[in-house]
Parts: sequence; structure tokens; C-alpha cells
Amino acid sequence: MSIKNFLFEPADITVRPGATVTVVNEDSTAHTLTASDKSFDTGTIAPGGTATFIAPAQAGSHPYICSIHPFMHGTLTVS
Ligand SMILES: [Cu+2]
Repeated sequence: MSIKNFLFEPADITVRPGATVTVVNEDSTAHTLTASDKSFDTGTIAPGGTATFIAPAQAGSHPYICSIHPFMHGTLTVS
């Protein structure tokens, strides 16, 4: 998935339990992808940078935000 113009694309994503998810930051400012329940977190992704996180092992839905810009949000569903 990617981050562009302060939006996660796609914002709502479904992955397998324990999947490795790659996030590409296409913006010129740093972002994070951080679960609201802290179950996953890319840490700071530099402009133009890439980071990965491991999806939770159990099925469920996890809202997430950018911890730097909390108005950026989406939902990761593990299924
Ligand atoms: Cu951000």
C-alpha cells in the first residue's frame, strides 16, 4: 500500500494473518502507519521511503492512523 497526498491508498485493506505489509511513502513529508491499539506500527517513514509491518495473527479489524497526522486514517482487516 502507499501514502500519497496525506491519504492511505487503499485506506481499507484486508490481509492474511501475520502477513508482511509494505508501505511506500510517496509524499514529501514523513508519515507513519500506526494501529490505534498499537498492535502494529511502521515507525516513521521518511519521504520517499518504504517500511513494513507484520499484521496481527488473529482475525479482526484494526483502525489505524498516521501518528504524526492523526486525521489520516484507515482500517486493516485480518481475515
Ligand atoms: Cu502523516
